[in-house]
Amino acid sequence: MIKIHMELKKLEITARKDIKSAKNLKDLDDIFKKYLGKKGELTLILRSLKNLPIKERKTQGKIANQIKKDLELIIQEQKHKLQASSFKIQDTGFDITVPGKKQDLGHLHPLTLVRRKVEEIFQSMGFSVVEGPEVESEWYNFDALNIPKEHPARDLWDTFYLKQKKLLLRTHTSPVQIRYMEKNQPPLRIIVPGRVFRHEATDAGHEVNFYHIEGLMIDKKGKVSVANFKAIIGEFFKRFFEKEIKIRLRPSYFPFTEPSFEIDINCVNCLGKGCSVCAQTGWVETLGAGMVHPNVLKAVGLNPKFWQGFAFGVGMDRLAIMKYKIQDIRLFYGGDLRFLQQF
Ligand code: FA5
Repeated sequence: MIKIHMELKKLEITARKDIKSAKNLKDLDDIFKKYLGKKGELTLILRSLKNLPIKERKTQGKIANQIKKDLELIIQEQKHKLQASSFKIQDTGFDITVPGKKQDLGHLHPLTLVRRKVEEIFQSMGFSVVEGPEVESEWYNFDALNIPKEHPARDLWDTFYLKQKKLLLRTHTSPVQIRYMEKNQPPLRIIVPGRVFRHEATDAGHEVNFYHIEGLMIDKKGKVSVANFKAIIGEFFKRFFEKEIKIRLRPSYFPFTEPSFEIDINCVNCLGKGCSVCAQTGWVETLGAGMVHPNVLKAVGLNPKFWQGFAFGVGMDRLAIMKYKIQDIRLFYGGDLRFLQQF
């Protein structure tokens, strides 16, 4: 009995040493087989116990089984250690077993969400999405749009002029009407989302840099009327705000449209009852529009006797303000994550 006991102790000590010194998983597997495999040293001892008298078998069996469990456990531990270190890429010093830093998941800016929604709605009504340059010439931003030099209408837009002769930051997306009609023959339907700039004092409703969406539809004379415009813009608002929205047209003035109008929509906040957003009127001014002025058509070589159409320009920031009930336009450009993470 003493002999088996000594044998077991010796085996445990050498097995533990062997396991600790295993340098790789292959070594460890060999060690497992050497002691615990089918013909392993410990397995053979365990098998030989059946020849012992019952009392002795019980005591020695208990000890041998305990050693078996201990060895299995430390083999597992050693296996984990070796697996972890085998992942380390020594050359680069990059250790993929070190826990990583959690990355925050980003999402789209509210103005991008609005832009995509507007594009989707107009595209479904047959409009193409077109873009134009942010730095413009006086010709495209003013002259071609029926705003001659020295004309007081130029003062409607507070313009940033560049030092380079006759270049400026576009004050609206209307110049893209001209650029597009120069290269494309009617009938045409486009929308032009884009960034615009005005040298204005900022407040809750005004920014120096903001976004417009221009719309233009031209077809043969008699085919596109104010009634068509009203139907299209009404459908747009209904789909954009996902509810029935009342609109009204008021006479206005833009040099590039005749007649011109402002479009008010029923305040989305109070549904027309009157609140602080709509200055208790129930209506919010949202876009400028009109029938394209004959001089604009002439500027791109189209004969106003044969062609006719409407144009509109909507402030995208104002749409976003109404859709998401935002108090201050400047929040869009502040980069404050507490604001942006809400979308
Ligand atoms: C224009 O810029 C015309 N080009 C629109 C147009 C196009 C009329 C085609 C007719 C035909 P207006 O200056 O009103 O119009 O600007 C259009 C919209 O831009 C306004 O209704 C408003 O929603 C928004 N807007 C104007 N100024 C600012 C500003 N400083 N900050 C944010 N939004 C503004």
